[in-house]
Amino acid sequence: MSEPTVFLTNEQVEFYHREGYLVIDNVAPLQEIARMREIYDDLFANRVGRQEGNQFDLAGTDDDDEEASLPQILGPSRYAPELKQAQCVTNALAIAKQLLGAEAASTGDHAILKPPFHGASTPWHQDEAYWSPDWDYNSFSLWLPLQDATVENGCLQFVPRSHKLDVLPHHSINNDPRIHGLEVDDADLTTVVACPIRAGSCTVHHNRTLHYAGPNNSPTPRRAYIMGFSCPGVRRTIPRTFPWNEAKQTPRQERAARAVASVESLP
Ligand SMILES: O=C(O)CCC(=O)C(=O)O
Repeated sequence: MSEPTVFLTNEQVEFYHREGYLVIDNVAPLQEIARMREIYDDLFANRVGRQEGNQFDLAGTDDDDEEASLPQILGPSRYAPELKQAQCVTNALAIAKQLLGAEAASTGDHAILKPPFHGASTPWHQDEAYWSPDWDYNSFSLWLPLQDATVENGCLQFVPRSHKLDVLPHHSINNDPRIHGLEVDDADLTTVVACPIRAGSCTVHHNRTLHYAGPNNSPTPRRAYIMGFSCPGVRRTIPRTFPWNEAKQTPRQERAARAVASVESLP
């Protein structure tokens, strides 16, 4: 593994803990971004992971004959292991150890594509709302666009300090439990900060930070490669429930269950 080339200043570490997000420059060399873009486009074009439920439409009902408005791949590096060798992966882990502590480790990667003029918005949400309610988390997502990210093409936007909130009530997009994506029911958006960044830079956000990305109104795809990092979770003593997840019934879950069943039926 290569050596990290990024070291956060104390001001950056303090900013993350105070505001719940952070912009970091020069995380990936531009040549590496160009190569990652090729890999990324191949993964989406070949619909890798579709049968196992790992490629789906985050913002739609995921019908086979409809073009996805917000295609997502869970775990793209298992289909393209070359991604794991990237300098930005080494840098991301070093950033995680600085922000979360020495025990921080990768929790996986995913990819969200906003097709030109067609990519839907990613609604306001907190990442923790997708997860098990049984644990307390100390984690973040590192969001790396594979081209410049602008307000026009769907850069990330954050509500500063919202990581200090509890997990707020969420619902499936359009209140349709067949849709994977979640949206917060209600949130104070008066202090929103949009974070346009250049290719090679990234943003980082805490698992409770409210965030959003607008639709892609540009003529080129908006590609984001996202890496998760966490310290070990702590089992909660005070129970809570996330009813929005209990109600889910997505085609993605059905494909995943069928894929598991077909492996289990092998002799
Ligand atoms: O890329 C996007 O549109 C949204 C990304 C996101 O929600 C995340 O990284 O947690």
